Amino acid sequence: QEDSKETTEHPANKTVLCPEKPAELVGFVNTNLTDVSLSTVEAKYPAIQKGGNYQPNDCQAREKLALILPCRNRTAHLNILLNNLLKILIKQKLDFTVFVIDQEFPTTFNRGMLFNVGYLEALKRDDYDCFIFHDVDMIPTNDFCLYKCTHNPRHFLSGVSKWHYGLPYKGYFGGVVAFTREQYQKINGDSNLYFGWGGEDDDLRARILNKGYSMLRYPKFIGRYDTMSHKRDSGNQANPARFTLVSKAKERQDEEGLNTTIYKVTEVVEAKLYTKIKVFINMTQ
Ligand code: UDH
Ligand code: NGS
Repeated sequence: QEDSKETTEHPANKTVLCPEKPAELVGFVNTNLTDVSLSTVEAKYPAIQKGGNYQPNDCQAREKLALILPCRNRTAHLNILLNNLLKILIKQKLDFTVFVIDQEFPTTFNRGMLFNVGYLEALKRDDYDCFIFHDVDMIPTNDFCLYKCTHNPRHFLSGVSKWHYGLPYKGYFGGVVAFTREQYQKINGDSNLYFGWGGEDDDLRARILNKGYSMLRYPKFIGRYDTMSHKRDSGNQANPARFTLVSKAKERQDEEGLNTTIYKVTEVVEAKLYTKIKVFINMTQ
């Protein structure tokens, strides 16, 4: 309360640290899951700079956030996510950049590796403190769900509409996760070996626990997400090797991950609301 009073009394004062929980936040917000064009969303956010970069103008944000969105052939979901999420990030007075990480066909989709690519490419561009890896079909319903990093990695989903606002199992670590730079570095990022659907999120959780971190979650009403139903994507068939890979996650951790991520950037687009980085990944690595 004190913090937010200060920032409204000195609107141009960038030396004032932004409040942890700005007074503008209300709790539950209505989600809008209907299709929307990118130009409609762009028109709503003139304050976001080219490449998807935003800083609050009345206070100094507490950290620099890279929002990493793995996205191949899911533009409709990406636009819905931006339409819902950007206003929350702005209300939370965050300094953020949105990175969309796209993967060239024909290689089978590799979500974990796209996290690593997003992390490495973001750090080539600026000194980010916090990395939030975010599926394009997970829509927050509560603006108290703060998009920030903390002393342990955080799983943002406490309940999702498709599971009647519960989770599929206690240790589920998919959907939306946050790491500080130090945390992601220490766990050697995500595994690059999961081509196709399933298991990479379980591997990531094994990595954090193995390095002595625990998994944080917000209370159920805060980490409440809506999601859009969809068919399995082409190029992302269930990976039959996933169970064997997950069972060896800890043993592989230091030899394979962020330190072995090999990819080729094929396109960079600085759009109004995000920096899109398209990569080619070789499946034989
Ligand atoms: N993603 C893409 N493109 C793909 C696959 C995945 O962009 O081709 C990204 C996207 O950000 C997505 C995330 O990876 O939100 C997770 O992938 P997913 O949504 O396919 O995973 P989920 O477990 O669905 O939600 C699996 C398909 C289940 C179909 C069952 C039909 N009821
Ligand atoms: C587990 C998968 C996870 C997946 C979770 C939820 O079984 O990768 O289901 O899937 N683990 C393995 O396959 C080893 S969902 O219901 O969203 O399709 O995230």
